[in-house]
Amino acid sequence: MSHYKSNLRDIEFNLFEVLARDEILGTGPFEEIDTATARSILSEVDRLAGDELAASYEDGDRHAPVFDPATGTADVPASFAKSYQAWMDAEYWRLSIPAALGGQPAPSTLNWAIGELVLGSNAPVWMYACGPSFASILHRNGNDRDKKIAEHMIEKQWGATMVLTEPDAGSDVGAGRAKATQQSDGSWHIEGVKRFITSAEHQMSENIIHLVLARPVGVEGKGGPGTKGLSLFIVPKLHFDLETGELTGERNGAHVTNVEKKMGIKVSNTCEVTFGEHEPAQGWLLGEVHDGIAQMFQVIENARMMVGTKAIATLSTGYLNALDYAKSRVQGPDLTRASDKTAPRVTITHHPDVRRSLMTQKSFAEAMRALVLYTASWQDRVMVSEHNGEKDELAERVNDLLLPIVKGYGSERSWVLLGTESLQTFGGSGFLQDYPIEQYVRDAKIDTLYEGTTAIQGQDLFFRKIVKDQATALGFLAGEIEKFIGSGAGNGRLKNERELLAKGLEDTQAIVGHLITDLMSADPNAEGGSIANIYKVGLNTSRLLMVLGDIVCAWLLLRQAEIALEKLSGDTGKDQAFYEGKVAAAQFFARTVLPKITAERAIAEATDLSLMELDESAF
Ligand code: ST9
Ligand code: FAD
Repeated sequence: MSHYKSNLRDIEFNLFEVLARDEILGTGPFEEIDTATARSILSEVDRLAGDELAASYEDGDRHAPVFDPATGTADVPASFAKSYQAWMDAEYWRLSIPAALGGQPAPSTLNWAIGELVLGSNAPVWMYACGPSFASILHRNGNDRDKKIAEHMIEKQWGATMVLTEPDAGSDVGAGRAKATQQSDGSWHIEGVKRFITSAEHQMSENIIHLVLARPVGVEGKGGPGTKGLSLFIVPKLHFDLETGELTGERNGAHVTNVEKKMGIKVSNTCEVTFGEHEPAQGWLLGEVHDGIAQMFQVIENARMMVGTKAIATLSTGYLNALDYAKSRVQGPDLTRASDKTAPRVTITHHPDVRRSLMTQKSFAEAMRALVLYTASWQDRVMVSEHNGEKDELAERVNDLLLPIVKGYGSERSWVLLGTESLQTFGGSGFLQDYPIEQYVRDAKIDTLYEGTTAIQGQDLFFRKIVKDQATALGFLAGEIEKFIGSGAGNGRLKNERELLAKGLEDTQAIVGHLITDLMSADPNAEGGSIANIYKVGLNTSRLLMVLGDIVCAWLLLRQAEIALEKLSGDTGKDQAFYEGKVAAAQFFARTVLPKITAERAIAEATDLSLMELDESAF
């Protein structure tokens, strides 16, 4: 039986009943994919995810690849290679690459809906399968040579990696020391050691293309300190003929020198890669322009969306597994008959605390699915405008604002709830390997770490996506929420929740305002200003990330409840329970999550410098 329990009904509700994706499907850049096609793709990917992809989820954990230092290899188990091949053969990855590269572009909403299904059933399949998406980065940024390499990558289904991190450069990518020296033939030699590189070694593709950030040396005006001095290089594992893509049989000097032993996602190889130790590691400057960090952020933006979606997908299947267990586990009497020792024993779904836990899981899983797909709907807008030769600046800004929330908030909430609620529902059995839940918890922890830790997401949100953006996107989003609050949404049934949302929004805006005041007071040139006040901001950026996530999620769930209530006023047939569940989840979330924002505001407003003034020895 498959470990993976998907929620296709809710995915389709988001896509077609809330986001009205049928309005863009079959038109403009998505002409080839109409609504019926999209629905059949979803249903086929759902089947594939629950079947061939999920099949190796456990085996990939129990028989993790082992690094062989003699050969520099770390083969994934055959079961996992089979899942990977099933995904590659199904060719749905073509939906996220441009037509010029043999793709069939689909809306981002459809791609992330598919992404949820794959990432929830066996996330490393998606990660190893990213070669074609990396090729599209080469195609978008590259010259004719790079475009050719992109074509080889697609045609030969080569793997690919993103190579930023070094032992002393994790969050601080700009501290990277790997260097690149230009050769007389125009290529570059890379030297240095990179750490924690995902998918840098495996046997599933004949070649792997590394996208490496390194600092050019000896080029005037380039290679300075920090991220802006980094350039992006295309470095293959094996040499190939640039024209034909045929392997020459020679090894490039990019060697995996270790594979980490990890807490989770064990089948996803996390590699140390040493460049140019015994022989040169030859590479090419992407697009022949030194614009490395900006180019790499095109990959990072996609990867951050991927990590948030992975986390949320795991919470959703964790919840549905917990729900199944709770429906059949009999333990204890109903609370109303607690003193009657002869009372019949009931399934644990009868216990108020289990209901609280299940509804917490359901409401967060559905809220964050809504968050992913709402964010993707802004990416759809960007795609449509690009297709029309226009630039939709608002859509780009709103997408940028939402990305750290998808990644940072999505991963934090999912990882915590998987442990405190989903696993907890199983009692002691949750701790056993008899159920997938302990693996979910281990596999989801990474999501708060890689692609920028939660602290980094909080800082990105405040400094870049709010302050640098002059709160344009935030103001727009707040306006949307205010419109909802002011409407008669829910026909009176959501009145209380709209009031809770209004109070939550007011408190959220007060926190943002407070942080901006602290930021301004950190200007030493301002009257009474002191640079130390920047610490007060830093003490609250993660808090703001979580609060903003809560308010956006509450709003998205209440929008869904409004739609569900409309449906419930007619004949809903077999969907009755689904729509009732939507209303219940939104009301529960609003009533149990939103009031906490008031406390977060009080904490933010009471922040002083005592923590920063405390001597380290007192910790
Ligand atoms: C990792 C991989 O962890 C884990 C999973 C791998 C799975 C692989 C497979 C999946 C990949 C799928 C990809 C498919 C390909 C995509 C296809 C798409 C069609 N947004 O603030 P500044 C830029 S990998 C955009 O001064 P610092 C911007 O250019 C390791 N751009 O930063 C900016 O210049 P400007 C992940 C941004 O103080 C410049 O950077 N590691 C953004 O120099 C400098 O900005 C991390 O994520 C942004 N949000 O450096 C590192 N932010 O301002 C985390 C910056 O002029 N650390 N730029 O525009 C950070 O993010 C740091 O904040 C820092 C700080 C490094 C940016
Ligand atoms: P550090 O940066 O040392 O952070 C340690 C702690 O300090 C964290 O809690 C962090 O939030 C906090 N911190 C650090 N700086 C600040 C700051 N300025 N303000 C506030 N708090 C701060 N990298 C790649 O390049 N490619 C990959 O494919 C890749 N895959 C990975 C796969 C796995 C399984 C793992 C574990 C990592 C992977 N990474 C990859 C690296 C990953 O992106 C980094 O681990 C991550 O960015 C954090 O860097 P670090 O581990 O050095 O932690």
